[in-house]
Amino acid sequence: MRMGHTVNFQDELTRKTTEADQILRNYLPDSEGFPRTLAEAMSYSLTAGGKRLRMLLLAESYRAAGGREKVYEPFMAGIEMIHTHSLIHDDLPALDNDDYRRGRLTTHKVYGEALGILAGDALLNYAYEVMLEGFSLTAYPDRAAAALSVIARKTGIRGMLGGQSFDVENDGKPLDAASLDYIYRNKTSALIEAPLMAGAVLAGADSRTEQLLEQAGTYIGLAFQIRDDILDVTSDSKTLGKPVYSDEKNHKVTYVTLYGTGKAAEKVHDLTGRAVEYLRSAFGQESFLEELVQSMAVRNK
Ligand code: GRG
Repeated sequence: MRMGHTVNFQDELTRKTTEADQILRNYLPDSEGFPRTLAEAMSYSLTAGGKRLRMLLLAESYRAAGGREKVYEPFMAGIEMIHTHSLIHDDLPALDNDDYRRGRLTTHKVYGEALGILAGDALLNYAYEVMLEGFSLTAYPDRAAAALSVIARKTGIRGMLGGQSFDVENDGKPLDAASLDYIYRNKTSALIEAPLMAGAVLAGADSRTEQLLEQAGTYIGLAFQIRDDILDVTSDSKTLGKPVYSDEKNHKVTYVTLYGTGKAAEKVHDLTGRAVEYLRSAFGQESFLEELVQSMAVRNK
């Protein structure tokens, strides 16, 4: 809807999140032909909820770029499977060793460490099987191939995995601002840039639009991660659905430990404003998308 504000943003958000949940369920594997326990472990965390932010960004970007086919649906499911894989692995004993996520015991706590590793791997792999199904839902397979390439690149060694790897390597060590920036841009922003860019690419957007969305995604991701750092020291585990003071437990340098919560909150506000400007340059005014991004700056979970 193109007007000053989405009529009721919260209602729209609830409706779109419910739709995203349904799309995700449509693309869960049926448990034929592979071990039932693996099927259960894959869907356990995936169906536990979560904000579905990356799915919504992909759908909104596709729509705003003029896309009208159903091809975005398997890509929405795929990006959420990759995101959930990263959370399952992030919670493993070798990484953050956390017991709760999305308000439930973590996957490895319920199914054991080996199944936690395998369910994460399975979701990452299955995400690509699902996205490849998108090729039969579009008259533009070249666009689907380009979107797949964006997602593979942004979640890989020069994106999310690179950032996470540098983060883990530097656990407990002092970090300067530039290193922290590298970690946040890759570990978190890359998986926000990916759905914004892939959605637009699927709809046939030009490379200028893609670049504007990449920049918007970088800022949204940085703001998102700094808000995460703030919530880690100001919220409670019931609201978050995951433990608080996780960064302190893991001896992590964060934006909050470097600059304090006040400065961090200012930074979130500033980055969000910049992100919205880039979104406007890409799409003109898209009320729901802008309000979604603004709501992430003040999110409580
Ligand atoms: C392959 C061993 C191995 C690990 C990969 C890449 C990776 C592990 C982890 C990165 C995961 C991570 C915690 C990134 C930080 C971004 C972040 C704050 C994620 C939480 O996302 P939300 O708040 O979660 O959107 P919900 O539950 O709402 O979907």
